[in-house]
Amino acid sequence: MTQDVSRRTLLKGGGAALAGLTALQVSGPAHAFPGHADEQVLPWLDQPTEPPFPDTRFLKWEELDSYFTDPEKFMIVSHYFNPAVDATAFRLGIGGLVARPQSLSLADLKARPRREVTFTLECSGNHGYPFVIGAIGNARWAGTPLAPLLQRAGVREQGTEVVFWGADFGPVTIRDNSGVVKSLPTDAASPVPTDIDLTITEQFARSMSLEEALNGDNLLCYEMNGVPLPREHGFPLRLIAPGWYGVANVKWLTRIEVMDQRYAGRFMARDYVTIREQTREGQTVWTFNTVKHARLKSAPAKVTRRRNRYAIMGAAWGAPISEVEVQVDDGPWRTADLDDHRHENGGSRDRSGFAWRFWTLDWGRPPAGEHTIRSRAYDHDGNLQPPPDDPYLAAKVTFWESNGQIGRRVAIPADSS
Ligand SMILES: Nc1nc2c(c(=O)[nH]1)N[C@H]1C(S)=C(S)[C@@H](COP(=O)(O)O)O[C@H]1N2
Ligand SMILES: [Mo]
Repeated sequence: MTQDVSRRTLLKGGGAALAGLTALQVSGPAHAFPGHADEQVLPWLDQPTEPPFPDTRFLKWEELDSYFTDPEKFMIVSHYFNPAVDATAFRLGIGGLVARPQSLSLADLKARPRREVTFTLECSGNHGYPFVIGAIGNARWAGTPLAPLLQRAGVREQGTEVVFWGADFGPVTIRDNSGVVKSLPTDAASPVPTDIDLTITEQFARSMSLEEALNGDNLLCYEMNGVPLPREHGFPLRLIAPGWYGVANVKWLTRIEVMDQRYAGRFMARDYVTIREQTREGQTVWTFNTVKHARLKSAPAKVTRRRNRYAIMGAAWGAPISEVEVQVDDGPWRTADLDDHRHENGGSRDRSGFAWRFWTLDWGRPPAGEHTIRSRAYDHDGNLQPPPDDPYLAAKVTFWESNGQIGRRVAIPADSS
């Protein structure tokens, strides 16, 4: 695949070298967040403008002070509205190509085996526009595994696709022929019909292949950071698909349906579709992919000052992170200290790669003036977060899946150098 080829050319060092670095980093600071009481956070010079979407909330990176994001500060991305689902009347239906259709109450789901996962949810639109840079949050999600419920329902042999429906819906224009109609000459022999447009009311829905749905990581979740899911995050039940971009994690989940063909709803086949202009044997082709798994990424979160010493802190996510490097202006790439987050995960390090890792670089006493700070992450397989001129990224014409390296600008005051 093109993606793999372009990434392979970016590989840095061998696996052994990276493993060595990881071992050294364990001796770094165990916990860089929250910062010290006498620490000052410098404002970024490149503050994004307010998002033009209603009911949307984004993380403010410079306010990042805990590994788990407070549900009150967690990003909110809701495409239609935040429905009020009555928990007592709530039923999760499992139907379609199954032998034994199911109808489960919230109590039924809570009586099933409980599992938790720490998973950083990122909207695939994050960093796709200059005003979208904080569409991310990390939480400990609790619920019950999806796979045993599908097995209990008995997926029929023809079943290949699993659709997850939310309780939210809205008007969706399926066909809009106004552009076509306008482009036709007004003196056309036969009048152009104008009533051929189609707008429907579509429910939010996402799908996965049966194999993907049966992945043991997927949970039907009713809790987030120890509290019942807040309404805007999907109360009373949402799918948590660790390792997938935000859009796959269907909120207000009410129905699961097994089908025998790909589901082509708005959020699979129109929105959240990555389009690339690529060249195949000298010909330009446009490729379309529905947004699926998270991608390797990192971002600077904040620059802090404590007396006259500065530090750069950030996060890395989307894959098991082995190393993060930081570059200031055109200087050398320097290795940051990785937090191991042991205490947040009951004493053991989370090796799944589903959760972000915080990192810190001691910046010492930088010269006064404006500086650009850039970070890049490596995963356990040696893949590198792509640079801005990565050909696979450059070929992308839609704003989803923008996982390229991120630069932020900051000004160091004159009194410190
Ligand atoms: N039912 C439903 N589920 C949804 C959405 C939605 O609009 N409706 N938005 C999706 C998108 S695009 C993202 S990024 C995440 C955001 O989850 P959050 O609002 O809990 O942070 O939810 C996903 N699940
Ligand atoms: Mo999203």
